[in-house]
Amino acid sequence: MTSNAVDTQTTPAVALTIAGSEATGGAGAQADLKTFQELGVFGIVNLTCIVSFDPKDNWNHRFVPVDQQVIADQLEATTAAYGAGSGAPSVLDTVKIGMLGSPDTISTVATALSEGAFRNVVLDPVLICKGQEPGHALDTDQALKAQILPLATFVTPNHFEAESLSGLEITDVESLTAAAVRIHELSGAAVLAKGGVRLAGPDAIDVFYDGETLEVLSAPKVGDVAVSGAGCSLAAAVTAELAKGAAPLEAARAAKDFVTAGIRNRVASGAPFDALWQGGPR
Ligand code: PXL
Repeated sequence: MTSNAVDTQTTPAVALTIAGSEATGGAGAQADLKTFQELGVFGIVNLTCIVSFDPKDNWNHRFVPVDQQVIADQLEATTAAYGAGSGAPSVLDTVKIGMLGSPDTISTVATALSEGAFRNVVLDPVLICKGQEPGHALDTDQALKAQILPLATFVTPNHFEAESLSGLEITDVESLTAAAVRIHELSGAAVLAKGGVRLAGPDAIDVFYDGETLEVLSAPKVGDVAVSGAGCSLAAAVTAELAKGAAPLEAARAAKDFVTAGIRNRVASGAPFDALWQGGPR
């Protein structure tokens, strides 16, 4: 111990992300952890898979799942340290679910979620991974809808995921709203359905619906190309705000501002897409 050591404790809000690693640092667990830190939340990662883009194959995803026992071990360690009954001063009651990637991982995580006492379960329903077998992806999509969606308290589908979850075609704010309402009916969760750059017009539109309040969140588009990590960071910012005690609509508004600033300050690389910078609001 050095002489200036102090024995005070800090009790920040705590949040867990159950997510995959994306090796270039733009998306996945890396984006989640950086977002948590920027928003003043002690972040924990339980890793489900490792994604490495393949620059020799059009930057498609190379996907390696983490062994099921290792996923269960991470969940056990995290719960023992910070879960309800752990004695931790800051109890972990908020979790974000990112890429799970296989039906086996979905079952492992669904079991842990139904045993854990999470107040907030934020689901970023990552449905498709470029380079995966279509049949494999379909199994994964169905397992996610059947096992994880009913446990979610907040869902953040992008355009494609909102169409897939709702079964509706989304072409404008009205159909995005209808999809948000439908996904709420299916899940009981608060929904933030993202139009992003996919809807025509000058603004990036997201629709929030929680069964009572419907709000269209809008910000001027920053370019017309999707930025890597925007979806992960939006859901992670919602998670961080909920962990700090915000209400769902407040969390959605703060997350939208966070992501808009991160896209304005995006990071270029040798990859054919830019990455969101979580330090954008600074
Ligand atoms: O943006 C979705 C996403 C989530 N998680 C991981 C990813 C990606 C997209 O690349 O690789 C691990």
